[in-house]
Amino acid sequence: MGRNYVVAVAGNPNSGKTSLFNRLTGSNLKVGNWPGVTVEKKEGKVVRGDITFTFVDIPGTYGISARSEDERIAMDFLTKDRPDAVIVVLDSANFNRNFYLFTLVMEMGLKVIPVLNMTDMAEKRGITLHTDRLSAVFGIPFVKTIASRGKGVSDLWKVLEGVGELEKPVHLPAYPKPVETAVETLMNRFPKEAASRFQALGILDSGIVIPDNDELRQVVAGLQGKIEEELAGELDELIAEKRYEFVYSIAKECVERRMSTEQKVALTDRIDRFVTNRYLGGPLFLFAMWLLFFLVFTVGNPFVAWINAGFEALSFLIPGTGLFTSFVREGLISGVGAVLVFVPNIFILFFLIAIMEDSGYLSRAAFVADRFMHALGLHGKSFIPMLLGFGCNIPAVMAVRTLENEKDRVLTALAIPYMSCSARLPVYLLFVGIFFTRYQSTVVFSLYLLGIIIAILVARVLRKVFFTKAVSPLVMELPAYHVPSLKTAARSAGIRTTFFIKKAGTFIFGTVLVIWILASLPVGVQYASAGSVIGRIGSAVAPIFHPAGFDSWQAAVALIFGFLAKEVVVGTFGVLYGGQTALTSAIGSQFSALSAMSFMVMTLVYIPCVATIAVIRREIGTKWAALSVGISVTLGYLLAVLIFQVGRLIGIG
Ligand code: BGO
Repeated sequence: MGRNYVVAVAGNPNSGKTSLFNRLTGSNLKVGNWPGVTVEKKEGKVVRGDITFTFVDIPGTYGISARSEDERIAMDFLTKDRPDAVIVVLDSANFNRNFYLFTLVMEMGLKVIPVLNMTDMAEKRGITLHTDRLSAVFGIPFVKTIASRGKGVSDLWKVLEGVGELEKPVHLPAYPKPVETAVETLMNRFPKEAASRFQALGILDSGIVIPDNDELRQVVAGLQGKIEEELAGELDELIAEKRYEFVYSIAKECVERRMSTEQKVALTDRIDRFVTNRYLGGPLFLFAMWLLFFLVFTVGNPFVAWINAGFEALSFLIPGTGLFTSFVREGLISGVGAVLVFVPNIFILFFLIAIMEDSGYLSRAAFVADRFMHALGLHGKSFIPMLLGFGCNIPAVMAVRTLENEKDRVLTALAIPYMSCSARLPVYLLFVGIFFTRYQSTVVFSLYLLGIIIAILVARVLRKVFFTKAVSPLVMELPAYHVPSLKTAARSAGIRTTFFIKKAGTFIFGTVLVIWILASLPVGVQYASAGSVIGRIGSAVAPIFHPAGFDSWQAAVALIFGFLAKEVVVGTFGVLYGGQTALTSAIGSQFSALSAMSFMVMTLVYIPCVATIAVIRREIGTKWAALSVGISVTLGYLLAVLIFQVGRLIGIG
């Protein structure tokens, strides 16, 4: 025995309903009018195996109520004729608006076959609908189609052929208690008029004209009065609102919106018009850098204060005067602790650099820099390894391998050591925290900027001396911007910070230990006094730095050991002066704001660390590595002297 199913095809106008209807019915069409009106009614019969399907095209509508003719036709057919199933054609690119109609049909208590049409358009707009999630939520299959091309129609047929066994959707909007109670009352007492939740709700909110039934009218009036008493506002608005909330909650769970490639490119172009603008690009880059340091301080400093307090407390916990106590207190806590307190700032710096890199901004910075660099005879591409140098000079020097020609590689490798790596940061942080409390971020920002300027000038001069050929212009493909992943940035910052901590715990610790031993010898000498071995070494070198404004033997020792790694500069002060409070007051009395500045510039400019020099040697050769050391030490010293002397001349010192 053959089976007959009447299947209505409903959907919003322009959802592709006609296209799908035509795909299903082919040429088996019967065109007439809906009863009593001149609105066209299309029907198509299709026989598949032993099943005869009668597809009925319902007028395209956004809602279903008695308020417009098309909607009334749709409502009458669906609620009175009650087809065996309803295909609801949904425009996937406009999910929310289309899903509202789907919700109404579900509330009619009919079998529903949702068809997600226009999936090609949705994809282009970066919208993905997760059919698996939708199916799981509603307990019914969802079919994806591109009706205009007939794609997915065979999948739809598979669902249609099983329509007899198809379940009704299990998930429907919920309403406030008084409304639910009223719906239940109507459906129980008037099963003919209120045959579904949709009809009961329609009768309550006047979306459906109340049928000719006095008893029903009275009951409805009573229920409406009760609802009005308990809930504020118009009932039809409240019901519509709940339906939309339902749609939004589904969309939130099952619809993913990404920016499409076209949108991304358009947005990227728009942003780039500002970011790489000839006049705005430079200032914007400087502002971004300033903001970076502003955040490094404002977010990081409270944490630094906590860690500081922790180390101080730890120091107090270790009583006594023995050798071991001295080692733990002066060497370990004061020395290594002086470096470790800045971990929060370092983490934030790495995190923000990762964000800038991930968002695509760092490549713009190189692009903007190219114009400027080009004027100086350098390649803009060199700027990327240089910016990497902000993190650590070692991988930055390694990155010069990506540059095509020998000249760019050499010049960039020689420029990188002037970029302020994270190891210099603790030195700046220590000094600005004492002498420039009100302008911390501006001073540190200026030092970073000074580093860039020196790097470029050094490369410029070296190019003049060693290389004369013209530079090729920068041809760079700028990646599209994208929202940076906080997780990735945090992970990258975490890895780099861990490296910093490990270095403090191993290499820096080792160096600090040597300094502590030298400060404790010869036996019987007062710890860290001028008479100790380290005191004598420092005192011998210190006069050299007199013209630069810092001639304490401790500063000389810090700079000597700073050759090994820049964190050691702070570590040395920590070991020699003691815990944070003693350290702060000693630095405060031995330096002035001006000599602090010349000391920071010296620290910035003279060689970053032995490891960087070793990598320079490996990448570009011994001759260049030796030149790098020579230039940086001389330049650092001369600049420090210049700053101090000029400062004194103009009366700052
Ligand atoms: C024109 N994807 C795409 N990209 N387009 C579709 C899809 C799909 O999945 N499905 C349908 N369309 P109707 P209603 C048209 O007619 O079925 C297109 O109102 C044009 N016509 O081809 O009419 C479909 O019945 C000239 O497009 O929708 C149609 O629900 C240029 O969506 C339109 C471009 O489909 C509406 C398109 C002369």
